[in-house]
Amino acid sequence: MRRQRAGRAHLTVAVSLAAAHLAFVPASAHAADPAGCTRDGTHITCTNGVPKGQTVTGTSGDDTIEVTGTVHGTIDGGDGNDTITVHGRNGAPGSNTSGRRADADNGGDGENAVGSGGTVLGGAGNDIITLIGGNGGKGGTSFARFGKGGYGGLGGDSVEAGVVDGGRGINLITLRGGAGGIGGAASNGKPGDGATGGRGLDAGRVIVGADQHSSLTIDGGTGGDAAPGGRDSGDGGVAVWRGVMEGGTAPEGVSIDITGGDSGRGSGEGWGGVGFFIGELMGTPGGDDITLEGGKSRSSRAKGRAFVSGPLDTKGGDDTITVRGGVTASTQCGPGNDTYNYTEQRGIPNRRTCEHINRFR
Ligand SMILES: [Ca+2]
Ligand SMILES: [Ca+2]
Repeated sequence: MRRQRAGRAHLTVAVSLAAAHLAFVPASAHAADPAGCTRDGTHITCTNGVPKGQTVTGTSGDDTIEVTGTVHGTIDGGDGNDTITVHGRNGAPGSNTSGRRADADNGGDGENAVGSGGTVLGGAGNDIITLIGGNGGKGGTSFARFGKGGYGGLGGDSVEAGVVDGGRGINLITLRGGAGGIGGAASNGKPGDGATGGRGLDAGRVIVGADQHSSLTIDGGTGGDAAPGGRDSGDGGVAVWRGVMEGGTAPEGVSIDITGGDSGRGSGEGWGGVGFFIGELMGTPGGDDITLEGGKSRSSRAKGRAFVSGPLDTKGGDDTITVRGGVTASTQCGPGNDTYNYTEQRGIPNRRTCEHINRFR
C-alpha cells in the first residue's frame, strides 16, 4: 500500500470529513473514533476492536458503547450512566478433512476482549461494564481413513494485561472468559479434545469503584465438550490467573464474586477451573462481600480450587468472605467484625483478623 503524504492531503481529508458531518446528521462516523466505529447520538458501535493508541470517548450523557474485537486502546465512557460491552471475536471452526491419513484442523482461538495495553474507563455515573472473551472454534471433523479430529480452539480472555476502572458511582463490572471449543469427531481415528475456557483476568488491573458500593464478577470460561465419540473435554478457565483487583475507597464496601469456569462434558479429562489462582485482591475500608469458588467438573474430574495464592486483604469494615472449594492461601480479614465462611479445606486461617470462622455445606 502507498503511504499517504502529510500536509495538504491531510487537510483535504479533514475538510471533507467536516463536510460529511454537516451533510449527514446524525453522523455515522466520528472523526476521532477508530475505523469500524459508528455513532448515533449516544449509541456507539465498533466492529473492529480499538487499536493501540486510539480512544473511543463517550459523551457526557448515558452512552451505550458496543465493541466487537479486542481493545488495545482506550474506551472512556465519561460522565453519565454508561453501558460498555466488549466481545472478543470467536475463533473460526477448523476445516473438515477426508482422504488417507489426514487430520482435521483445530478450531481457532477466541480473541481477548481487552488485550495488552487496553483500558476501559467508566468515569462518573452508574456504569455497566461487560467484557467477554471470544469462544474457541469447534475442531474440524476427520472423515479420513486414519485421520484425527481437530482440537477445539481456546476460549479468549476477558482482560489480559489491561486496565478496567469503574470510576465514581455504582458500577456493575463483569469479566468472563470465552468458552473453549468443542473437539472435532473422527470417522476412524482419534476424536479431538475439547479446549480450555478463557481466563477472566490475566495480569491486568481492575478498580471496581471509588465512592459507592459497586460490584465485580469474574468468571472463567466454560471448557469445550469432548468430540462426539471422544472422551476428553476442556478444563474450565481460571477466573483470576494473576492480576490486581482493587475495591477502591467506597465507605459502603464492594461485592466481588470470582468463579472458575465449569469443564466441558466428557467421560475423561476435564477439570473445573480455579477461581482465584494468584493475584492481589484489596477490599475497601467499608464492609466488603467477597466470594471465591472453583468451577464444576462436568466430566469425571474434580471441582476447581477456589483460592490458591493471594494476597487477599479485605482491609477495614465488617467483611464477609465466602470460599466454596479448596483453599491453600491465607485470608487477611483486616480490622472490623469479619465473617469467614468455607466449605472445604481451609488452608491457613488468620484467626487474629477473621473473627467468625464458619464451616458450612
Ligand atoms: Ca457517558
Ligand atoms: Ca462510574
